[in-house]
Amino acid sequence: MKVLILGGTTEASALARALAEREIPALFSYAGRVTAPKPQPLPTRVGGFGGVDGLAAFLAAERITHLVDATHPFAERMSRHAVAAAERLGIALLALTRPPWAPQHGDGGKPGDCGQQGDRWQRVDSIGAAVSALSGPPQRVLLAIGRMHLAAFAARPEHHYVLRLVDLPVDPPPLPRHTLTVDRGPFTLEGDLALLREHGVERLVCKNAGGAGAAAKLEAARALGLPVVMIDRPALPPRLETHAIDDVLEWLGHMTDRGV
Ligand code: 3Y8
Ligand code: NAP
Repeated sequence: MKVLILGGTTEASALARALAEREIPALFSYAGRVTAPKPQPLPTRVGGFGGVDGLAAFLAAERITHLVDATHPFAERMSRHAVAAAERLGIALLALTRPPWAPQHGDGGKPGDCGQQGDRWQRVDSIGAAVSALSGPPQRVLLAIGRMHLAAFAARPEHHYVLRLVDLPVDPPPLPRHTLTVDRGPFTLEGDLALLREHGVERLVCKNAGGAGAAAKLEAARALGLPVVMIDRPALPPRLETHAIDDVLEWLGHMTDRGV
């Protein structure tokens, strides 16, 4: 057996730890999107494969028997390539992902009471739709969507954008009014409450990433009664999926020690 983990998420890192602890032969893969990706306890490669053909050639050359797609729900191209390459080579594929976030309904508390009121989400189906949703008077908007899609918001230059990026960008973002913060998650409620308060954020834009690593901003928005523009996930091709590390280990034929 030899496993390839397509990584870049909290779940991928947790799985890498589990495989390393069990000395299951495995490789870890990053796209190379950030300057210093988190070190992993597995041999790690960084960079694209070169499309489906490149991925298939890599899987064959490395004699991978099990492919785990533990990329982010918005890493649509990688996930599509994983399905195509696994099918072409007849290699087992399992996606380790996380359920989407769902809006929480309030318990009737007064607005402004911490955590007393429900979420104020406006769901949209794309980055473009999120830009359109920002019509109306100028606001201070937290764009917690990373670096790759910032340019789309130049269509709404009237807002002041608070940006949170993993790395300092080489060129300044094409947004005339913005405040840039550099930070990588997983984030905390305390930290995200402080961020929203410090920058006077009036609205959030984020992707429905799911998981715990980026959920703090939603809890903070709920506590402060702020509206959220929530970008739904892209559709992915059908594939075997799980949300649990134990399921991956069982799929690999390594029963977990079911301690009490
Ligand atoms: C390079 C590798 C771990 C994984 C940690 C998770 C949690 C923290 C929250 C916000 C949202 C955002 C962004 C985010 C989170 C985790 C996870 C997650 C969101 C690293 C990492 C890589 C990336 C790539 C990066 C993207 C960007 C997206 C920032 C490592 C830190 C916004 C997604 O500058 C860039 O080009 C950044 C690109 C893709 C989305 C974008 O469009 O900009 N992730 N993030 C991976 C690679 O090279 O293959 O160093 O850990 C991983 C993590 N980022 O093991 O603890 O599991 O999701 N990542 C989003 O959710 O919208 C931040 O600010 O509130
Ligand atoms: P994407 O748009 O689906 O993929 C674009 C290209 O990047 C892929 O075709 C592939 O290049 C390469 N790639 C992506 N993930 C890779 C991996 N793990 N290992 C090797 N190559 C990879 O992906 P993305 O949205 O840019 O995400 C890139 C990385 O950041 C992934 O690891 C993902 O898990 C992580 N991430 C993304 C987000 C997000 O919001 N998109 C959030 C958190 C973490 P080739 O075609 O050349 O093979």
